[in-house]
Amino acid sequence: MIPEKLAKAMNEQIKNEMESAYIYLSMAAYFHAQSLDGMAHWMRCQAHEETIHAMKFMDHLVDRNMTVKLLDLAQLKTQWKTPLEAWQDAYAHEQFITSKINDLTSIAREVRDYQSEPMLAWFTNEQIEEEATTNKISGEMEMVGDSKTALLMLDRELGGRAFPVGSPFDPTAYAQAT
Ligand code: OFO
Repeated sequence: MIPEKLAKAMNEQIKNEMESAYIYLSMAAYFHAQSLDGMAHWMRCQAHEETIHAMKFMDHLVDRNMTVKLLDLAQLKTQWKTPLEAWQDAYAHEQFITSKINDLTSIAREVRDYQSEPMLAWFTNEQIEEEATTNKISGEMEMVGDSKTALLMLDRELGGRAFPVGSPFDPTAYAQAT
């Protein structure tokens, strides 16, 4: 069992991670509409990762004999003024998620649930990478400025991100599976 205060916060974190997936899918839709298919591909890969994060929390609760209760997802943002603004939002969102992981770690220590610490440490490390990546791309987008050539080059580069094998967010994978 997990102390109720921590279990409730972890249950809410499942929602936060699923919202992350949905936010990044919304950004993918926006980038597709801007003909930035490489950036859309990157966001679809990211949405896949976020669902894995949600499953990590779900499985931790299940393994500890707790009942998971899925919560409503928040209303989505679907439009951005510029591609740069979308990337800046992605970075801000990762900073928000980091604050949530920090809160969970504090609660785990407060209620002395040491069994949750290894998993939360994994997320703490993961957030360093998530913030660094989105911050780096935001910075590169600022350097791109008004250059369409530079924008297309960055779009191509981001389109090279690899999907996990068989990901349902990968159009080539689900085309083979159906
Ligand atoms: Fe982007 O790390 Fe989970 O939410």
